[in-house]
Amino acid sequence: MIEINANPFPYAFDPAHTALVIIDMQRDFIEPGGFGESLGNDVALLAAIVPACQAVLKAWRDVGGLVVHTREAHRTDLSDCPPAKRSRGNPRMRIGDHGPMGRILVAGEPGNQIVAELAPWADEIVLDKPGKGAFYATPLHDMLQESHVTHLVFMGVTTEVCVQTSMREANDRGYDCLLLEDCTESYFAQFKAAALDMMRAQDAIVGWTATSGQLLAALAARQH
Ligand code: TIU
Repeated sequence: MIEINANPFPYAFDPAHTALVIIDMQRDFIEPGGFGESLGNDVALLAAIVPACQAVLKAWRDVGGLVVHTREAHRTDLSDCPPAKRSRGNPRMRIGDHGPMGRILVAGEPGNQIVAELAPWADEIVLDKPGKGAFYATPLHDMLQESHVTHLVFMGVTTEVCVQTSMREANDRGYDCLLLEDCTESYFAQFKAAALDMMRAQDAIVGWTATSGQLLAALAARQH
């Protein structure tokens, strides 16, 4: 077992029963010309966490842990995109429209690819999800159960949308969840801060948070 002095109290996990879940680190949210920018957001904020995510991914691969990458992605015919999602608000471009990185939020398009620095390895799970949560309309829970996973370490974007939704879905399914504070980001600083507070309030009602440095130090100590 590894124990991290997490917030609001220590988080203990066995890497053999823990998956690293990387939420939606795709070009659509992190580079100009994708879904995030179409909603009016400054995407540069999100790109800043890539190096920290990269360091954790490397260390996790070194210990042989299970890795899950998710992408918010719709089928080319948009049959899995509810009209309410596509028609919401007044974005510059809608899901399925043609943008500089291909069709917005559509599977297989250049914008839908995970950023090069975090590119999945062939043996890692890559999961396309039509919703904000990673468990809605996906086989993720069954996959994790088959691998005897009980704990999830989360990274990715955005904190209060797809990360928080996924972590809440995971918590309700019985997983103990840790979110790495410096490996997640929002387009809105106050929403990130509030989401972290909400998740760990009331004795970790949704889960724990810690820094990537804490996780890296714990993993390194285990190897010696
Ligand atoms: N808009 C926003 O903050 N996020 C999303 O639409 N999707 C994810 O968080 N992945």
